[in-house]
Amino acid sequence: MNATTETLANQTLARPNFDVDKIRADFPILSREVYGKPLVFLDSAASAMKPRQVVDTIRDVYENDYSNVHRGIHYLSQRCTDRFEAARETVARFLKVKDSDNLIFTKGATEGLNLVAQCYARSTLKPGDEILISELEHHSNIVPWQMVAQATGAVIKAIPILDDGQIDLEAYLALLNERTKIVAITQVSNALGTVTPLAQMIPAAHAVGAKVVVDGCQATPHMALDLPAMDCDFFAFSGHKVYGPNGIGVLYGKPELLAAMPPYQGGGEMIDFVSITESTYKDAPHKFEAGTPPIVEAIALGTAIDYVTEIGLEAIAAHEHDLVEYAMDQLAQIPEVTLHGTAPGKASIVSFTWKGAHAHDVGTIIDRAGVAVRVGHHCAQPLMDRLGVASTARASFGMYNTRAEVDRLVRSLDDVRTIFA
Ligand code: C6P
Repeated sequence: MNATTETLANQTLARPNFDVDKIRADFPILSREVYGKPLVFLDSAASAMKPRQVVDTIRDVYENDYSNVHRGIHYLSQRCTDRFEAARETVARFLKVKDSDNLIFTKGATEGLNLVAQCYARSTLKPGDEILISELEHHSNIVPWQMVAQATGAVIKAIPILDDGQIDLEAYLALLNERTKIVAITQVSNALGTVTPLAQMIPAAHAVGAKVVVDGCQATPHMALDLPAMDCDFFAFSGHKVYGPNGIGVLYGKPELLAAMPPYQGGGEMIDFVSITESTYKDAPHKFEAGTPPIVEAIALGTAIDYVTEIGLEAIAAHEHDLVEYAMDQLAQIPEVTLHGTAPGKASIVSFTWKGAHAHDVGTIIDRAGVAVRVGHHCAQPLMDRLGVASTARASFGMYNTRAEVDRLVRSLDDVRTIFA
C-alpha cells in the first residue's frame, strides 16, 4: 500500500449520523477471532450478520408472546398475530408498497421466484412465448424459468452483458418483442455488484406487454427502494441478507396478478372453505401462505428493517460505495489480481481472480488470516462462463465493514503471493 492510500484508509468519512463503530457494537460476532486473528467478515452477500436487536426480538417473542398466528382467539395468539402482521406493514413501508396484502411471506427469495414461476408463469405461458433472463442471474432466477419453459414450451433467451458486467441495454431492447412475456432480472448482481438499469428496462418490457420479475435479493440491504416508482410486477428478497433471520423472505406482486394466480401449496389457513372434494381460497397474501408460517422470523425481519431504516439506506449505500471504490482501487494495484465487474456505480461487491491460483486456494489462504470471503461460482455459473472463469473470490461488504478491513484483505493477499510465487 502506498502513502496516499494509507492516508485514505485512515480517513474518517464525514457522514453525519453514520457511526460504523456504533453499528459494529450491535453485532457481537464481529468482535470474535478466527484462527487467533480478528475476524474480517466480507461475506455479507451470502448472508449478513444479525444485530443484537434482531436476536433480542427472537428471544422476546419466544419468551413473552409466542403462539401460532391467525388461528387462535386466545390472548397470545392474537398478540403474536398482531406482531406478525405489523412486520408485514414494516416491510410495506420499507418497499413503499401501499397495501401490505400485496406482500407474501416466503422462506426466501428462492421460494418467491419459484412461486411466480409456478403460480403465474406456468398458467399463462404458451409454446413459443419468450422469457428473458440476463447473464448476471443467480441460479434462483434461472432454474425456476427453465422448469416453467420445459412445462409450457416457452423459450428462454439471455440478455447479454458487456465486458464490464453491465447489462447490454441495446441488445436487451432488440430482444424485446410481442412474444416476450416475462423479463426476470436481478437488481444487483450477487457475483459482480452490477446495478441493472431497471428504470429503462421495466418500461421497455411493459411496452411489449411483458411482466417484469425483479430479484431484489442483493438490493434490499444496500439501497432505498420504491416499488411503485420502479413499477415491477413482482419483487422477491430474502430476510437474511438484510440483517434479518434466515427462513423468511418476501414476495411482492401487483394486486391484479396476485388475485388471478392460483396457489401452489394447499393447507391450513389459506382456505375459506374445505369439503372432501374441493376448497375455496382466501385472498392474497394468505392464499400463498399455506401452513404455519415462519412467525418469529417474520417479526424479527421487521426489527431488522427498522434497524436499517433508522440508520438510513442512503447513508448505508454511501458508506458501502466508498468501501467498494476503495477496495477496487487497492486491488487494482496488485499485478496478480484481475477484477471482474467494473461497471460504474456498483453495489457492495468486489470479485477477483489471482493469476496462477485457484479462487478456492485464495479463499483458504486468506481465511487463515481471518478474512472471510466467498469463492466459487456464486450460484451464477452462466455468468462465470461469460467471464471465462471457473470461479472468483468475492468480497462483499455490509454496513459494518471498514476501510481498515479492506486493508486486512489486501495484506492477507501477500500470503497468496508468497505461496504461489
Ligand atoms: N445469494 C450469495 O452468496 P436465498 O438462498 O433464497 O436466500 O437467495 C437466493 C438468491 C437469489 N438471488 C440473488 C441475487 C442472490 O444473491 C441469492 C443468494 C447468496 O450470493 C447465496 S447463494
